[in-house]
Amino acid sequence: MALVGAKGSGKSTYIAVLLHELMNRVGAELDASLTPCDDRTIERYRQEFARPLYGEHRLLRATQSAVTDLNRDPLVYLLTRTIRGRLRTRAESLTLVLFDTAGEDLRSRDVSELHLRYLRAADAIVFLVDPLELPGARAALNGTALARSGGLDDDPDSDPLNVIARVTELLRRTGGPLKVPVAVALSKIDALRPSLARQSALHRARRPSGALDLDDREAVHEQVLALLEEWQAGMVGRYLRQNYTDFALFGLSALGAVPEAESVGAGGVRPYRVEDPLLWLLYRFKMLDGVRG
Ligand SMILES: Nc1nc2c(ncn2[C@@H]2O[C@H](COP(=O)(O)OP(=O)(O)OP(=O)(O)O)[C@@H](O)[C@H]2O)c(=O)[nH]1
Ligand SMILES: [Mg+2]
Repeated sequence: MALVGAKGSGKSTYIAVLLHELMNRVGAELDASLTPCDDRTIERYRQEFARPLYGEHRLLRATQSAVTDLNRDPLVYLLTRTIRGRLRTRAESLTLVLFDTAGEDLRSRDVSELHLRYLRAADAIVFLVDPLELPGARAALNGTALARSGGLDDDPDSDPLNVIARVTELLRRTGGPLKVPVAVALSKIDALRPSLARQSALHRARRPSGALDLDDREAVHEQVLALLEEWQAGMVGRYLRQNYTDFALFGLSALGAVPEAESVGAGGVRPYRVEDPLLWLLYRFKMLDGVRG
């Protein structure tokens, strides 16, 4: 699973929180275990992700460019689910290889060979889009969220559509839409929730059922499409439809609230729907059932 997003879009925070959720709440819901595949993964997760965010309640530092930091191995885990069928119970595993790119490494036209190899090998791609960097979404922000938005305004390379388009062109080898499943998630949705209609799918929590709720999935997808349209970013949806046979839209928040200065908000880390893209992918890979109603 490759994770792609502009600088500051929330990739590292997302990885930290997603893994934490898989080890705890979501892992229990799915009857799944998450085992690190090597010692470096254990060490890196602890040092660079878990300790600052959960231990010290500090925001993560910007990821170092692969140009200066050569020890940027991906985190590798085996996610194993026990699947109870009518006739027999079986275990299915998925290797989760999470490569935390530095936002700036995806900007240059000559994305390093390493990134390219990793992107091409991925069975799924997750794009994180920071809605606070979409000019059309600013009207919906207030207070701290507004103050934290627009940091990259002068930088066309951080435009979410540019990032998605650049990676898409790198992946394309022949004409026609790409077949790799793509999840596109609006990160930091916490900052926008006050302005979303109360009946919005992005106001309710996902019901933990150990399956993918297909009605909920469609409702969130449609809601995100509508939001992009409302923020004059409808082109993102149209671009994805033209270039990928299989894409899904998400809204999530790793932290659950707008952070204060350099630290996690007073309520701690309260993730919202961080697992949704992974649940959809597990469903796509036939490791999770889909249910209606
Ligand atoms: N409101 C809100 N802000 C968030 C959330 N997650 C991250 N942020 C903010 O976004 C900043 C950047 O997050 P990172 O996870 O470091 O972003 P990144 O994509 O890894 O950035 P680079 O490593 O520089 O490419 C954080 O310092 C927070 O201020 C979230 O769930 N909600
Ligand atoms: Mg980072």
